[in-house]
Amino acid sequence: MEEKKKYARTLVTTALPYANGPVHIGHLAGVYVPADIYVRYLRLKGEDVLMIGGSDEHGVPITIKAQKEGVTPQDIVDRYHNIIKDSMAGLGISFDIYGRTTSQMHRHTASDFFKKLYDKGEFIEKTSEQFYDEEANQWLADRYITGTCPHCGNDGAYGDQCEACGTSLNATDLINPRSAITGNVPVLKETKHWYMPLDKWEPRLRQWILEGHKEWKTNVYGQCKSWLDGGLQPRAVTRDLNWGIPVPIDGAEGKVLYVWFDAPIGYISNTKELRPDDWEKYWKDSDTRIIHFIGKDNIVFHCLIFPAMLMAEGSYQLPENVPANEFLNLEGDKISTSRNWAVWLHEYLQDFPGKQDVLRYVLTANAPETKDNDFTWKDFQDRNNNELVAILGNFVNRAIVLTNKYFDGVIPAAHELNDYDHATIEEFKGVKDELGKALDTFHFRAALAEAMKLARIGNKYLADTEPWKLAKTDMARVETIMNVALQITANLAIAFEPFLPFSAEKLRKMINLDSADWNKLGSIDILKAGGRVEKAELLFEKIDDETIKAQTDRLERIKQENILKNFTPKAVAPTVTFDDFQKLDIRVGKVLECEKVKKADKLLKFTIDDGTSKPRTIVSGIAKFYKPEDLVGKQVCFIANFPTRKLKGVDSQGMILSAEDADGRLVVIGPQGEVRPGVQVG
Ligand code: B3M
Ligand code: ZN
Repeated sequence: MEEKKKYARTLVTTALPYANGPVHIGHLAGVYVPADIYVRYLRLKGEDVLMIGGSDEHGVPITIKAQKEGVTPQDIVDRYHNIIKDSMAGLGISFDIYGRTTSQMHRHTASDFFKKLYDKGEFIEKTSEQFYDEEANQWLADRYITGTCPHCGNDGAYGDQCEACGTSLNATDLINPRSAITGNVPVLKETKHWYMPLDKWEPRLRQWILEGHKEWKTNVYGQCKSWLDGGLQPRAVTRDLNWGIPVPIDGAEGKVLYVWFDAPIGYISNTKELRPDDWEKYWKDSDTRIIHFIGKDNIVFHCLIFPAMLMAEGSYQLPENVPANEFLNLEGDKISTSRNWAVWLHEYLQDFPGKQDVLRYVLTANAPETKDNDFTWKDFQDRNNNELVAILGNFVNRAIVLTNKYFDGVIPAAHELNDYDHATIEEFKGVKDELGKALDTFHFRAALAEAMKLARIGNKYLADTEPWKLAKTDMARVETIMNVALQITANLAIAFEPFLPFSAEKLRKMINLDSADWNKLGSIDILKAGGRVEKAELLFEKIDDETIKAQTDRLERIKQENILKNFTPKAVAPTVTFDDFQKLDIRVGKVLECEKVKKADKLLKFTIDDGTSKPRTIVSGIAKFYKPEDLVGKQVCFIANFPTRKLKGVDSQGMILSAEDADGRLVVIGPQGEVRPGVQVG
């Protein structure tokens, strides 16, 4: 095997979430939880590591949100930066700094970076035609233009993408383009921009990734390869926008840096902010290892564009690895901020106080490491109840309760170990290597399973040795068993610290273990005989069905709201003549009686005064939407000249008119004022 390069320090960066909304479980599973596990692991090993995060506060998503709410972009980023920062801290994501791209430090750093590339002649200048809204006096970013998709005919396609058919578009491809600001037809105007000639860097990028980093995750390597094989084109790194970092050269008034140019530089400026005196060694020394944690939609920016920027600048190290994850879905559907289809972190923390580790556990156990995965509340409940409570929590609780019961909380000494003890210890001796190997290679699910294996070993050990049965006859043996069980408990406190930091800390306190030392993992000599354990406290509690139902009900409500919000009327049916219309005899009737039809949960039977001496019976499929008694006395419209049909044994003489709402709800149609029963509608 190739010998591993030794690094003096590690710089971990995590994608900077746009400060136009809170973060959700997709962000967490994809980026922040794995990054935090990794960083905590390195810290446990005593390594020099920095975890850099922050908000991405520029770009069109922010200005659109501000415009929608009628506030300034600054208001938006101030609001969400704080929500995101607090909620991440609430989940124990242990950033060394959580900065923001509206800081002065960032503004200067990004501006200087651009200027340096400009001075070195690394950009090409190009003039092109872009849409402009003459009434709003504003250039239109792609997202500000809507129109008809040339591929599928969707009327609401955006200038960069049609969300109906998924095709990426150029704004100029749209049929009937409109400004999203005024609704006006935009005009094409010439504008100058600066481009990174990515084609120039293609050979080096190819060499660096395709030859030099075959060890990258296959999803990442594969995406890079397909971009590189497709050929890289120059990319504009400036925009006509009034929100962002001004382009720092003459003749660029009103233009700002493209958000994807400034955002990755945010990693650098946040490092500077954190370590003003020695930040450079984290970015420029060749014995630093830089790791970018991101989601799969950010791969091209972190593996190709940002590295090309760094190559052009010349003094920075390239990332050593970019362990990008796939996406996490929610209950079978893609997570979506605009559709509110998400579990928001700040809401989770409110709804599940003290249960940070449960979410961390579930998101890691089910992490979308190699393919998209699904988060379901049922799985959340099952993993909590059947794994955290039943395995980890149960073992720890038993070990500590029994120590209190038999030894008054004093850790007993181990005497002679028998074969079974040896076999058990043998089983978990390798945990440090296995866990380390998995974490070193970003296999967080496997690593968590390895840590969980340790808890299973402990559980089995107590179940098999049954110290509670020996307590009357062989106390010396009980002492040995409980010593081994407590050593396993101490191992768990170390092994789970990166994954479940809140519970690991609680556990350390219970067994009076001052600090978690990775090097002791696998040892059965962590706790000294004669030391004490505290009273047992539950690490995890069962989550009941009601709690889960409250969450699934919320999602169900959101689904219904979305259906209503996204309603578009059906295409109008082919034209009819007045004669066609007149063939239908629509009348008004008054409901005399209304009752459920037996053995038919959808049907209501109406007795209607239709103006004749003989009441008319009509059966209608609206039982799910009305209580029969609420309709008595109401006037309704019905078709009088339908042939009589038998429905569930009842002769139905006509049809009651109703409108079907977007969610399938039926609403009965009647006149707005009282009329004589039997009059015609026309
Ligand atoms: N803000 C996109 C995103 O949130 C972008 C990431 C920037 S990382 C430098 O997915
Ligand atoms: Zn389309």
